[in-house]
Amino acid sequence: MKKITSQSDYQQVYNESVEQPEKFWAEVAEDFVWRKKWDKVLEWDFHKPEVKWFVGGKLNITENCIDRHLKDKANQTAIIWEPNDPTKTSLHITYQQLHDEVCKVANMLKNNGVNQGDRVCIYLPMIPEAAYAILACARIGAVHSVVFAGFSSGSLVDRINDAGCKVVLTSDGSLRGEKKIDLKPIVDEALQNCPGVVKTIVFKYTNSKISMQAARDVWWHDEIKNTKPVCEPEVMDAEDMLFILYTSGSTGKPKGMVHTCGGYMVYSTYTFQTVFQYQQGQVYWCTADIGWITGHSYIVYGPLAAGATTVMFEGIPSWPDMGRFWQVIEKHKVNIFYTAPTAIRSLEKAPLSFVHQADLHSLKVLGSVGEPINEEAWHWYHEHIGRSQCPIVDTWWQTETGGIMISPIAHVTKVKAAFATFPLPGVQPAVMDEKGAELFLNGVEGRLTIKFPWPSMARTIYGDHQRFKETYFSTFPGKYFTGDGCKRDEEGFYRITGRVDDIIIVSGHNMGTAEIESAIDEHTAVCETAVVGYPHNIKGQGVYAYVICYEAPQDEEKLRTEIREMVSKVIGPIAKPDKIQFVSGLPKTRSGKIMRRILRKIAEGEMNNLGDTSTLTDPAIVDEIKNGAL
Ligand code: 7RM
Repeated sequence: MKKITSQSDYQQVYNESVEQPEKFWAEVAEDFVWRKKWDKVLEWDFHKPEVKWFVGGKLNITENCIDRHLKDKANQTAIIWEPNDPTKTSLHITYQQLHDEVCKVANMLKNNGVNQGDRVCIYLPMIPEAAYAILACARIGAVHSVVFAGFSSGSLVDRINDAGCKVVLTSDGSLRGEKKIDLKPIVDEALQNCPGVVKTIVFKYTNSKISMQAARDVWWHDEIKNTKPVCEPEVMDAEDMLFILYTSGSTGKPKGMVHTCGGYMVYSTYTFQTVFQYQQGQVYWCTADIGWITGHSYIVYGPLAAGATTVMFEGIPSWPDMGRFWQVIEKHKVNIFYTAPTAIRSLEKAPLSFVHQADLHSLKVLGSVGEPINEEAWHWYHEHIGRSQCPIVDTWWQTETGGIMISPIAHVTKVKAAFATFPLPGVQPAVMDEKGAELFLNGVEGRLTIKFPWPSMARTIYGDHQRFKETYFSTFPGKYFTGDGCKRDEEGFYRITGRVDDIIIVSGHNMGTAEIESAIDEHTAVCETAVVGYPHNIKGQGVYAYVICYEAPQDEEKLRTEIREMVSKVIGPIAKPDKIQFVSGLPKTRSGKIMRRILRKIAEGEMNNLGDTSTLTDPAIVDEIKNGAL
């Protein structure tokens, strides 16, 4: 694989990757262990849509993430686990130990009836067992579906049933800051509505008193006791499913994005190495949760396949104090630090003394992911965390893309505050105008699409290929539509401006407004709801809900609390509305569509420039909403 060491190298490699994509990706793929080489690099048709990479190739991703490193790195740390409570000891898990633990969990799964192709739901806190579980599934060819442990039982039900999961891996509870959260009761509640689940394996972690259902529930420590630390990796087809991961849709239920073994492995590893310019021996830390794609690709698979040392942090940035991240960087001498703008914005508000108390000189590269990073946060991060010496790689990508798509290459290509800058080799963006024409020049703004396949793109939505086609390949036929708006400036730098659909990003978490609306609607007092995002200085976007009740509420504050609790129960605490305005009606067009544009403007505090309201059935409602705005 050709190393990229300068801006002009980048340009050359990029051009080659566009002129001869198959040759380019075949060269990258040569660096992995294949049990059988592919017959054909790529087959694709964006109209069907159908995409296959490394057709006929056979491999197991865990052989690439673990076994191949045992020759020379058996005793190197693969995972540094930093617990929630800083007074507890951190763990240094070597590649040999990782091998043994993953094999044991793999055998435990087999003993509990998990076969190749079965779907396994992983609902675990950020403990090493979560990484073992993911890799153990991959090792035996089972498909993992990780559900973020902050999701409620209702969200768990949808995801378990949609994927047809047979087994759930969970723990008694989790620890986050001062809070202890019992997870098992959430699983118990969910499983009342999940008839397909035959087994739950429960990791004893917090020692919470929980109940175990005979026949269905077993303890992890019992099941793992006599398992062998050896388990041959299942030989998988490059296009076999590796995992399903759910992401919010702008309408309807969450979409189970399907990723496959070969292409995902090649792309997550290649982008990890390229973007962060990881050097052997360095310590890399991505602060995401394993329940999101960032955790899958850039805590587990990418770093491990690259033979890196990856930090897994159980805690939160604000506990015991706002210096926790900086203390962890000092403690483990972190060289590469990858986090989200929402975290940066909240830490920026804390006294700088928290930053100054820690020695951050080990840092070489900083990363950002999850939402557009505003210039102010970018500069603060650059100056105070990176001592004005570390490049910031602002990495744009999605659950659907599987890996980073547009980003600077650390120490190699140029950075520009608040710009994701340039597409990585192999990525071919196209900016489209609203009529569907490609904008070829620089200095343009439009919708971001990708016009050529890349190895880790999602292959389908689990169980709903039609929806996959409609969501991503119909707006601009023949192109993958990202749902994001973007600018390409005069010099060709890309800046992602945010979602153009009804998805909002709160503290880096994607949420469909429709999902939140239907959760609010579950409250018996509520008749109808419209949810929009509004700018929030810490979370990026906040949730603003307009709620119509059957009867004017007696006690508005009480009802607000109940609605927040309802959302927390149905989706999870992250989706709780920040603002709830009670209204008597919503601005609707004659065809019954809510004019969200107006609601968005009001939520943003822009009262005077609401545009054309003449198509509304009841224009007077707009004044009422404006007057009551929060
Ligand atoms: C990795 C991840 C995807 C959406 C995406 C964008 C937004 C992510 C950036 C960004 C601007 C970035 N997957 N997004 N990264 N916007 N600059 N560097 O976040 O599926 O959860 O979200 O996030 O809108 O479409 S995700």
